[in-house]
Amino acid sequence: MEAYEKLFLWFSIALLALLLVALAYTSFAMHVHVPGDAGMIMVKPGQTLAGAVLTTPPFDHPGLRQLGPGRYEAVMFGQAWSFYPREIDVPAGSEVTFRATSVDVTHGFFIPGTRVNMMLIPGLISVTSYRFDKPGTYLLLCHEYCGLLHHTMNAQVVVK
Ligand SMILES: [Cu+2]
Repeated sequence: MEAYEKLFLWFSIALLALLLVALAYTSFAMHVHVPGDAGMIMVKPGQTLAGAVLTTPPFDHPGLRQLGPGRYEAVMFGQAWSFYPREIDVPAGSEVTFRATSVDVTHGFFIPGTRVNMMLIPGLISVTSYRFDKPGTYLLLCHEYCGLLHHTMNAQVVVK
């Protein structure tokens, strides 16, 4: 075997090991995760998806609820072409867990400048968390094309 071949092999193995370490570090030490699929909405015969979502807890009571000191859960859904609720207000430093779904087509769920970036797939529940340290108004956008008025689909997170 040529010396260069050996060198290239070792370099490739070292690079793979380095990337594996980087992946482990970001997921275990920095807690960066892909938004999880946290369940499904069961649609009964004769029921529409929207009807099923609006009668399945916690989506039968969408909105913000406090889980503990500085911890909130925002239960939301996307519907062409709006999010419900349209505004979430939390104090600065709050950790917000977004639990969201769609009642019709696939929507996006994206807050620029944060790592909140999910797809809302009809019938699936998506979950992600983010700590809002800086006060301000954060725009929540749909970033999956969902029809004619897709570009108007937004909501906001107000951090005071
Ligand atoms: Cu859209």
